[in-house]
Order: sequence, then structure tokens, then C-alpha cells
Amino acid sequence: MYAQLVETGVKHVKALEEMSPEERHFQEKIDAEIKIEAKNWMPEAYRQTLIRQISQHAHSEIVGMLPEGNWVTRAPSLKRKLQLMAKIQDEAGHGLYLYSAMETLGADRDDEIAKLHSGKAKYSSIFNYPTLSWADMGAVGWLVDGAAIVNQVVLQRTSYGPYARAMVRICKEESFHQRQGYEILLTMMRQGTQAQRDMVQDAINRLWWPALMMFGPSDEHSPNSAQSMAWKIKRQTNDELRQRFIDQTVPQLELLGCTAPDPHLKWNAERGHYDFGDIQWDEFYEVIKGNGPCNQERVATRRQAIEGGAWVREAAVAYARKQQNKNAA
Ligand code: BYC
Repeated sequence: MYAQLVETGVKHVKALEEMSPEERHFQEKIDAEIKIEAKNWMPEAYRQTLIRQISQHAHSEIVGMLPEGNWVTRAPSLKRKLQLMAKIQDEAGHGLYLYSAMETLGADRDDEIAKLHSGKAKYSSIFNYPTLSWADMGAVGWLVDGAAIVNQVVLQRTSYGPYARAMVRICKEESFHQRQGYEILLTMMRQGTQAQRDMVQDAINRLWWPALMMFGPSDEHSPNSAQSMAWKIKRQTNDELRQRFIDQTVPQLELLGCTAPDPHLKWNAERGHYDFGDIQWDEFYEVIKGNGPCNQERVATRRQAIEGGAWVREAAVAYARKQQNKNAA
């Protein structure tokens, strides 16, 4: 598959005969499915690709808490509030595992977070859309965590050991999130009023296309895929994962009794997959450039949280120092 991508003019991937002996040995390990660990030799570009991807992934988990945090005070019952708070805490945990995995590559957490706050580092486009009703909490769990799982299940087999291991736990928690989101929507559709059913359809109409964009640009426009597939950082391409997500999500959509905002969505028996309409890539690129509906608000909230919490970190460091001195005395 990645050979096909190379032909379409994306980033050049070295053939074995172009590689130095170290690079060749490295590629042979990758091809033999031997995990790369933090202390192993690795090409600098492999390290940088992982730092880029893992830091963006960690930022996505942390920024991903914000659209949901918006609904904690307005959850419709105590049970829903507790579930939502537990989910948000899980996302914080995912961010922390991922920052730790990133640090094993020699990256500095504060530096990478500073890049997020200055608008230099990306995070998932999906979190730049607003969450307007309680049904959005269901739709985020079902569609956004659902898309995240499809992408992350394959990352459990990524070639870098610390990233692969972080993914195992993250996937378990994400599948729980997906089911709780779907259950919110099912309850609204089966036991709710017409107004609540309308809210569910409206949430799906707004989040359907942004969820499909989470998988990134189509393969022929994905500059990083070819090299990441060759290094087995990515195990399946953006388009393959997007198709898998659609195929598994449409039956769930039908069970809900809802529709997708895509007149071209149709089962294709010959391909054994659903066909779907064109994604608005202009919108995607605008959002990842920082011009989505909520980009500025999201980054400002994160910056404020770090600045507002500085005194807590300073106090913790001062306390640790005091304890150290006491123990030394
Ligand atoms: N949003 O060459 P490509 C979650 C960027 S779920 C923003 O295909 P790559 C959560 C891409 O970074 C979400 N930017 O790149 C769920 C690249 O830009 P740079 C997090 C995007 O890396 C529920 C450029 O476009 N999941 O956290 O090979 C609740 C070209 O793309 C997006 C992950 O991060 C996007 N959607 O493939 C709470 C999974 N798509 O860096 C939280 C790990 C592409 O060259 N990441 N870009 O300037 C991946 O699997 C891959 O990085 C991607 C992109 C498939 C996302």
C-alpha cells in the first residue's frame, strides 16, 4: 500500500539500497515486527515523527476535555454527571500516558505544551467545534470516541514500544466511552420526547462530517503516511480507517433511527463497503490552520489553566524540596 502512496508524490521514502547500514538494520527490525524501545538506535526522522504524532495525540486528549467540561454542570442527572466526570478524568489520564511516552523520545513536555499554547502544535480538528446540547455529549462519545478507537486499535501495534503499550489501556477506556455515548443517544431516542429526538439528529448532523475528518487528509494528500507506514508507526492509512469507521457506524446509526447528513451514503455490495459523499477538505484545512469555530477559545482556556495553576506547581516543588532537606538533615 505505501509503495502506491510514494508514487503519488508524497514525502520520499528511502529504498533499502539508499539506507546507511544503521538505517537498514533499523528497517529490518521494523519489518520483523520487533518493537523499537527508547534506548535503541533510531533515525532522527523516526524520532521526530513520533514526537510530532504523540504530542499532537496528547494535546488532543487534553483539549478534548474542554467541549465535555462545558456540560458537567448541566448533565440531566447525577448518574450522567458522574459518568461525564469520569470520562473527562480518563481523557486527562490518556494525555498523561501519552506525554510520558513522548518524553521517552527525549522531548520536553513543557516545550511541547508551549507549542500548543502558541498555536504552533496541532491537536485533533474535532475539538474546535462547539457542543451545543446534551445530545452532543452522546454524539461525542459515540462518534468521536468511536473514530478515536478505530484509529487507536491499530496503534496498539505501532512499532514504538512505549506508544503501543500506552494505547492498550487507552483503547479499553475509549471503548467504554463509546458505549456510554451511544447509550445516551439510545435513551433519548427511545424514551425521550420529540424535542429530544430532534436534538439527537441535530447533534449527528453537526458532528458527522467533522468525525470523518478526524482520520486526516485522504491518502493521496497525506504527506506523512507513506513514511509512517514504512516505519509501521501507522499500520493502516487514513482512508482505510475512515472507511472502517463508516462501515461499522452506519448500522449503529440505523439502530438509533437516525440518518447521516450525506445523501450519497449507500451500501455498495460490490465493494463490500458503504460509499459516501465528498468531505469538505477546505473546512478541514481552515480548522487545522486555527480558523475553526472554537480554536481560539480552546487554546486560551488551556493557557489560562496552565498560568492559573502555576502556584500549585511551585508549592509542590517547594514542598518536595523541604521534605528532601528534612530527610538529608
Ligand atoms: N486534526 O500526513 P497526515 C482523542 C494533520 S482522538 C488536526 O495524514 P499523520 C480523543 C497532521 O498532523 C484524536 N490535524 O498526518 C477522543 C499533519 O500535520 P503536520 C487524537 C490533523 O500524522 C475522544 C497534516 O495534517 N488521535 O484524542 O500521518 C475524547 C497532514 O496529515 C488531523 C490521534 O492523534 C486532524 N484530524 O496522520 C478525547 C491519533 N489529521 O503535523 C480525546 C494519533 C491530520 O505534518 N495520530 N492532521 O503539521 C494519528 O493517527 C495521525 O497523526 C493522524 C494524521 C491520522 C491523525
